Amino acid sequence: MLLRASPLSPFVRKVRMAILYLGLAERIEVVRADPMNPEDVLRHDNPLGKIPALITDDRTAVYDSRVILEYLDHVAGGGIIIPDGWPARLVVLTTQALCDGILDAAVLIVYESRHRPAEIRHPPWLDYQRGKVARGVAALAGKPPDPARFDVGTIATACALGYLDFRRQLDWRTDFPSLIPWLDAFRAAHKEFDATAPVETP
Ligand SMILES: N[C@@H](CCC(=O)N[C@@H](CS)C(=O)NCC(=O)O)C(=O)O
Repeated sequence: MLLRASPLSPFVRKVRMAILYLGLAERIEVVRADPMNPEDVLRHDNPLGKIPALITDDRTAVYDSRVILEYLDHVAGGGIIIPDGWPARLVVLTTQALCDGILDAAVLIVYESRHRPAEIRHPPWLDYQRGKVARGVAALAGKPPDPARFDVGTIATACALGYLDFRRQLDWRTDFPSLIPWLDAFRAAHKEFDATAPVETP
């Protein structure tokens, strides 16, 4: 299989963490993709032009990160990072949706400064996105998942906090200090987090 990816994407990090945990690294080649490049084959595989996109052995393109995680869980035997039973399944999927929403808003904040000239930026719209990030992290702090667990909910939580540490859209360590021991405990228990840390390459 092929994973179209970039080392800095938090959504790609979710998938890379799952690949390591599920023991699928030998079966998946990670290939660098550039969503901004119209010539990149990424747009052929995912018409939305977003990473991550997984190309299966029978050339099926699978996206987005949530669907990829579900597929990888199935490939590895099922019920490993997404519980089969309810309500546990509902809880972890909802936590993942919350963290993906934090990341969607956080990524849009980065894109505003990357793609839009300073004179046409709209601060109220940035505040609107920051509000989603802050409310989302507050919800996590109010009801954090068990950091000893490794499932799509805790994977996404760690990736969201890690991305905010990397891009600094929100100083969550000051505003929500109860999450500091949460991330420390998750890191200590799951080597997959540090193994997939964002690395800036030229
Ligand atoms: N919902 C998607 C979000 C993926 C996403 O936004 N990826 C970013 C990189 S972090 C991207 O490819 N952006 C390019 C674009 O929006 O055109 C997922 O979970 O995979």
